[in-house]
Amino acid sequence: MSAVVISGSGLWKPAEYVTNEELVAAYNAYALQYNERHADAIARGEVQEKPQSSTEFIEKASGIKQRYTYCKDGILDVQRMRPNLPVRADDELSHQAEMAVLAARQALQAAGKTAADVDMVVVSCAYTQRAYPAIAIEVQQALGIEGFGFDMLVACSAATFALHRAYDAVAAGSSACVLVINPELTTPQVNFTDRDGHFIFGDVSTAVILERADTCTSDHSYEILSTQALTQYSNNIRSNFGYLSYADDSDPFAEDKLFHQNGRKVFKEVCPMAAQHLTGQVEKAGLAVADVKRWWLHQANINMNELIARRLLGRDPAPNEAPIVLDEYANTASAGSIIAFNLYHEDLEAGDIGVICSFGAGYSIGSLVVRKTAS
Ligand code: CO8
Repeated sequence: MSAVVISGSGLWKPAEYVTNEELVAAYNAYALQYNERHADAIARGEVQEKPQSSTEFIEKASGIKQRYTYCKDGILDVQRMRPNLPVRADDELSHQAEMAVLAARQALQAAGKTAADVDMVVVSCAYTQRAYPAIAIEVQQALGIEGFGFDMLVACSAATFALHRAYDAVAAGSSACVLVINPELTTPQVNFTDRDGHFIFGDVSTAVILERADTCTSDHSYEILSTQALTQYSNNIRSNFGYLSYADDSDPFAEDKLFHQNGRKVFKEVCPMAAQHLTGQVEKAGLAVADVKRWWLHQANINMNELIARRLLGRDPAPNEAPIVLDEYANTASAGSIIAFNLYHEDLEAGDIGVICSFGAGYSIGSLVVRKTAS
């Protein structure tokens, strides 16, 4: 069996972004208006007053300074507090497919591949904008790829879990070259009227090409040494959005249908799980933590990443040993570790070991140990 390599990646970010200052100003104005509108009910104890948000809290608690937005229009509008996305006709490229295609083209170019080389397309992310036809099949057609495509939803672990499936397909010989794309259009699921969560997410799209080592011509490729996944059921990160709302007469846009979480619990429970998983994963590959040159970790929260890195290494990570992209990108669901990989891999030398790892809703953790190959 030929080795399986990651031979290219792509990162597309929207032109528009929202700073913490803009976000907090809009939320605080909304909260004041809401409290005025509900003053009597708040006084009677029937409605909870909306507290003010703060840029200082957001940056300290999360490391986030801004987030890219596929559609900024509407998010800062106190009368709307959600993106104002235009509907596209069925015969137009959908929003999410457009994001996917833009990242996919970059990944193909980085890998030195064309659409004709790819035989499997996986679109994997936290949400797809519709149930069917699959976004992956739409992307397949837009790029002119033969073969097959399908969608996967695994929240923040969607990218790593899809890379696992791609690795399995190439290793088994059922596919020769796989395109994995993560068009994370998260902002339509953010409750911008909730101060606990209004700052967390941003939109971005990432893509990765996997192929057999013997077909790879890329200058920067990474042999996949091992893959490992873990899931453990938890209600601490949840979105109840789904097609049953039509039948159960619930409000399809109610707060529980949007992203919500018990962030404190997530922090406490996921950090030790992730550190333990990563140590085991590296050992499974016959290596020690000290052998790993770069950790491309999921990007949910800077304090989480620093704690996991310290638990793993027994010290603070050196600059760029576990790169952080949260300040610019915020939490981009499954794309976070792939953004870190895309931006921080070319300086590695042949033989250097790296680990890509996601953790998030489910709970789910997915990781890949990779070794840079000689070009
Ligand atoms: N401004 C000011 N104060 C605030 C704000 C704010 N914006 N938000 C909360 N506070 C207050 C709280 O109300 C609380 O006040 P009090 O002490 O009076 O109760 C105080 O600040 C401290 O709050 P927390 O304890 O909640 O603060 P933390 O330090 O824990 O930080 C975080 C909150 C940042 C949420 C942190 O807990 C965290 O990051 N946890 C990990 C969460 C995580 O990683 N979740 C993963 C989610 S992503 C995922 O899995 C994929 C989902 C799919 C994508 C969805 C797309 C939409």
